[in-house]
Amino acid sequence: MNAVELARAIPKAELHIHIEGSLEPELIFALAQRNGVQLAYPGVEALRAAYAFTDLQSFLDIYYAGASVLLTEQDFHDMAWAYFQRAKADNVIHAELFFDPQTHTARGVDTGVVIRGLASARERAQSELGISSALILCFLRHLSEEDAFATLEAALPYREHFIGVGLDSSEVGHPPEKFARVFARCRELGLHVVAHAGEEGPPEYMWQAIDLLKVQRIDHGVAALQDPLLMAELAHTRLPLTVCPLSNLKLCVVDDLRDHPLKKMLDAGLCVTINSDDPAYFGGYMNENWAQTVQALQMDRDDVVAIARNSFEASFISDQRRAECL
Ligand code: ES4
Ligand code: ZN
Repeated sequence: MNAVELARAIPKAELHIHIEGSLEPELIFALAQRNGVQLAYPGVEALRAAYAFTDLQSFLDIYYAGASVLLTEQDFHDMAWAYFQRAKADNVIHAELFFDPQTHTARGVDTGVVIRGLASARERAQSELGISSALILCFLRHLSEEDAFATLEAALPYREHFIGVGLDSSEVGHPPEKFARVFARCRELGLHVVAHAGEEGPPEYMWQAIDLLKVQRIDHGVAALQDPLLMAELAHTRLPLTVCPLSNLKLCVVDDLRDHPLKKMLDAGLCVTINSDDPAYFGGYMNENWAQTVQALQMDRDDVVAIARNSFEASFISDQRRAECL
């Protein structure tokens, strides 16, 4: 078995997937029809043709439009169930799913509808597919910290359904420090904390995520390579980075997968993982990310094993489940 074949076959954990980013155009149109929602695109092909992104914001505009078809518990269940079936095909055995309550509450969809729909799909994935999973609630960083506090408050009745919080959406201009107080509150509540940083933003935002938000993982973090001190810190602490190569390519963070910094980060001793981010929008689920990255960076089987082990090391699973997975 060569490295690419091993990358596809090896059991792995996915730690950076926005569940709303797994919504395929076909399902968007099916849900639009079911719910009587009008879309700005005439059909699946026209929508897919619009997936030519120049940066993060150009993607987010379409991503939020796509999510507008989600209204009922069944919609959230159907979306997540479709993801879990894809994950199964890629030998994902554990998944930690981001969801964006504010994208839905802004349209009048109750937080409980979102969480119950996702929770029932998780249970089904465990029983029918043997995939363990967890939910991580993300705050939209282009909105205020006050909004984030209100979002947390609305989700607390469903506390047992999510294990942590994250920070996503437009990065530049919305540094982690903006959310220092709400993250402190989340830590007090015993929630795990992660944040997107160093995707389009500078290494400084990664330092803020570490020092001010006290994150347990950084999502993306590809800017680390610009800062030797930060690289040394990440190598020393093994603070994991959930890297998303096809996302970085599609959002023009890198011009060519062969220029992606993942291999350099791995060789520097960082705990890097490979993830799909928004697979319906970026051209591939887990195995497409793994296979294309291994190919482009000419990684070997030892690299593949190291990255798969990192995915479990970086996960929030119990020590017992981790021992089963490793
Ligand atoms: C996202 Cl790629 C990316 N970056 C930041 N926020 C996001 N939300 C969904 N995908
Ligand atoms: Zn992301």
